Amino acid sequence: MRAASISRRTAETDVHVSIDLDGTGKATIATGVGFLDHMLELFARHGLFDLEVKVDGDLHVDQHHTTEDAGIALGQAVAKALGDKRGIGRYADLHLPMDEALTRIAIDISGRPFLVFRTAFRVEKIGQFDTELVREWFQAFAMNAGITLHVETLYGDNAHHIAESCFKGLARALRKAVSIDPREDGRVPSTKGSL
Ligand SMILES: [Mn+2]
Repeated sequence: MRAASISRRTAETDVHVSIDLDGTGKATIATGVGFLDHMLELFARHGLFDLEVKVDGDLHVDQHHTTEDAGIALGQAVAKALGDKRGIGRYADLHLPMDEALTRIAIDISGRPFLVFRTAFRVEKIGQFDTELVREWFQAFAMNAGITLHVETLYGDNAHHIAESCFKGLARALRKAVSIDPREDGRVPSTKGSL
C-alpha cells in the first residue's frame, strides 16, 4: 500500500499528515488557515489522494510557519509513500486553466529536489493569506518530496485563480507521475537503477 504518515513537531508547529497515493480524493484538512485548507482539499481531490493534514501552528505570529511546515510534512509523506519508486511513470506535465489564469506544471520524481517557480501575484493577500506563502509551500513540498518541480503561470489576473491553478496543476501532474505504469513491470524508471 502506497501510504504514509508523518508527524513533525517543532517550537513553531505541530503537524500530522497522512496520505494514500492510491486513494479517492477524500480529504480531512484542518491547518487553521482557511485558504490553505481550500488548496489542500483540492490537491487531494485532483490528485485522487486520500489526505489528512492537521496543523497546530503559531498563527498568533503569522501563517508562515504553518504553511511552510504543512508543505514540509506533506512532501515527506509523499516521499515515504513512494518508497523506492518502482513502476511509477515518473514524469508528467500539463497546463491547468482556472478561468483566465493558466499555469504550466512539469514534474520529475527524480530524488533530486529542485523548484522553479515563475508565478507572480499582483496583490499581497488572498483574504487573510499572504500570496508569497504559495511559493513557500511549493518550495517546502518540492524539497521534502525529493522532486524536480517547475511551476510557471503563463497569465492570469485573479490571485485566488492563480493559486488554485498552481495547486490543482501540481495535483494533476503528481497523480500522473506517481501512477503505476504497467509497462515498467515494477522496475525503477531510471538507467541508474535507483531514484
Ligand atoms: Mn477556490
